[in-house]
Amino acid sequence: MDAPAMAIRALTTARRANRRLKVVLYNPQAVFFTMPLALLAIGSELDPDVYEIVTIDGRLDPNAEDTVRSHINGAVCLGITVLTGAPISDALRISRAAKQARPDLPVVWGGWHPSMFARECLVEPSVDVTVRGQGEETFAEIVDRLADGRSLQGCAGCTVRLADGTIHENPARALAQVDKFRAHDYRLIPVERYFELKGKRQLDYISSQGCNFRCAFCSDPFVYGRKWVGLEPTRMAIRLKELWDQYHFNDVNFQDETFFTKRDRVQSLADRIVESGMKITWAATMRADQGIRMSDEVWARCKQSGLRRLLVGVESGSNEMLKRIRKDIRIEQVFETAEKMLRFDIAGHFPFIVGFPDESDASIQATLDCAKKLRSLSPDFLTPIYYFKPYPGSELVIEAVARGFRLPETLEAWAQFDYVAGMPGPWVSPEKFKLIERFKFFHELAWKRMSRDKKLLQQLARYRCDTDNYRWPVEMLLTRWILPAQRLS
Ligand code: B12
Ligand code: SF4
Repeated sequence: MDAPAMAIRALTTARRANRRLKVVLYNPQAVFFTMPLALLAIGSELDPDVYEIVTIDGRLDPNAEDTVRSHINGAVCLGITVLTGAPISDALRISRAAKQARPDLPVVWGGWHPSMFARECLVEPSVDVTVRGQGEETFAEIVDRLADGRSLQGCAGCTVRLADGTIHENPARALAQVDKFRAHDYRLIPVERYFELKGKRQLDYISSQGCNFRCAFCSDPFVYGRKWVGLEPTRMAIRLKELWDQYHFNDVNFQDETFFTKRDRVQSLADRIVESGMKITWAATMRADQGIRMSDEVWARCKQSGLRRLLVGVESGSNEMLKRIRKDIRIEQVFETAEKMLRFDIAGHFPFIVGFPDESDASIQATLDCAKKLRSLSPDFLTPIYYFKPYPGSELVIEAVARGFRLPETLEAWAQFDYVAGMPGPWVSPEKFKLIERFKFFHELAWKRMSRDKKLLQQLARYRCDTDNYRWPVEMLLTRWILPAQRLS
């Protein structure tokens, strides 16, 4: 895309007046208040002496459209981070409003959805550029080129609509070591607002990108090509300490795909957190096979440094299914890791997926049984069960499409493709869906921490789970009637 003359004139004026050039970044509405780390990553990489970054978050700003409009005059571009599902419709709303207000404004989409559908997103006239995968270097180059009025042809990592309307895909950009990037500048976002909305002083932090594994239901292998890059632990600890001094958080939520990819890195970080005297707890993701390979010494050090909760993806209770989805773990490893977590008093989230294409009833039952067993080990172990939705870019989707499954074809349809709404895909029969929903309800009721006056209800739920009897779910209907289930996005 060639930056139109008007935009260049506005930028030249800003430069002549020795003003920094504005770059506007937007995070669409979504569930939960995780800090917009993608915007922090790409915004922090721009030279602060040259660019002024304005970040706007649809979750914080009820008038986001107006706010975006008020900032785009003279801006180099508008960058939006886009996840598959509901966030797409908000990204479309903002892109269209911005384009309407300033038709020459370059609109750049990046993040997980454009990484998989770089060309398809450009069918939308209000989107000019899409970025695939890691965004720091690509976005910095895009912004520099736009600011100089240069073409984006040849800018690795992005796909662009050229002035003649044709779509041009530049070559991919190699995954860079994250250590070469500038530290994330949290002053770009209103950190205190996120603490407030989360109801806790919890900092979100990303210490690595990508993943070496090959799970057939996950888009990571497609987007990052089974590569992983992570921050060096000393630098990370120093940065966390600076942030701790600045923001006084008491918990860190590491948002990495696989935080425990390198044991030495984690051990070294834990050592440095302990030495630094920071009084924090932290949570992260771990694979079951990583948990069993980690020595007790490292487990103990992690606990000492504040490790409070691990998210360990189990996905299925059937070893046969785990093999099919290439999770490359075995159920026995999950229980071994869970046993270590119990020993070191670490809480756990163990998510499962049911309803893989052609999944047998026996396989679903194995998952429910496994969730039951894990949940009963500790009130601090949660075992959420999700329905398989064909994640774009994953191997299972390629297989399903080859067998006739049709993925959404427009951005509007992708926006409806809501992973979180809790509805099963076509591979779960209505009877099975009913059973699973009842199981989920009673299973949660049976083990969650409850006040004494509800103990009888809990005993009844445990009896139902022990005997797998979910008929006449009066308790469930009454509860849902009193407290309707919340739609998540
Ligand atoms: C935080 C998070 C969320 C938050 C998002 C909060 C927000 N900011 O709006 C919440 C809780 C809402 C969420 C929800 C879900 N999530 Co989520 N989430 C994550 C998580 C753990 C971290 C995201 C993050 O901040 N990463 C750190 C940043 C630095 O990395 P990044 O986002 O990839 O950004 C880089 C590039 O993508 C690119 N980039 C990104 N945006 C932009 C924008 C521009 C302009 C440019 C140039 C570049 C660029 O540059 C960045 C730096 O390199 C990721 C896993 C991960 N580690 O990324 C999963 C992940 C994104 N989520 C995923 C899923 C499946 C879900 C859920 C379905 C989970 C569920 N079962 O409920 C829902 C559905 C989302 C929806 N439809 O509403 C998938 C992918 C989904 C997809 N295809 O979009 C991921 C990859 C996890 C996984 N492996 O399965 N999630
Ligand atoms: S599910 Fe987790 S371990 Fe598997 S490929 Fe995705 S990020 Fe990696």
